[in-house]
Amino acid sequence: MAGKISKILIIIAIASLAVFSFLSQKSPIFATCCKAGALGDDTSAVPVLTEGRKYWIGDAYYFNYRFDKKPQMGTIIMKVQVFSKAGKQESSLEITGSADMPSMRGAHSTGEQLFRLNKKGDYLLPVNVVMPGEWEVVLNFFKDKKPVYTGRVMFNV
Ligand SMILES: [Cu+2]
Repeated sequence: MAGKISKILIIIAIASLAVFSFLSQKSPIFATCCKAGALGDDTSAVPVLTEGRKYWIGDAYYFNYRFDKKPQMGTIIMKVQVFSKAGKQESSLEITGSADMPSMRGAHSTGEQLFRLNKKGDYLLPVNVVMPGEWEVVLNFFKDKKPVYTGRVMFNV
């Protein structure tokens, strides 16, 4: 009798473990607990930017971005140039970049890193590509500490 009850208890324990591990993979309620980046896993709503193209930040500024070389393993430098409406290079904004691999979210996440200004007024961010595959860099622009623009750059190595 006691043996039968403990068998049933073991079966219940195994079954609830299986249900729990299934839920923690599938259910958004469980998923919210473990997100890696500040934006979480889902960046699909963030517009994807194209290298060299001009993007407006409101109607006061515009910017473009480029890499110093074709993205490849090792350190690549991302360069952002911001201009005022009148076309004068602008360095009064702050820009952060957060790099990661979407297919393995959090595994190589850099967190939000500040772009550094060079003497010309270009914003520079080194990105350390440690693995082949698809990479994503989420860019956040701030003016007077207020967020004014978010976009993301995708590239394959
Ligand atoms: Cu990876």
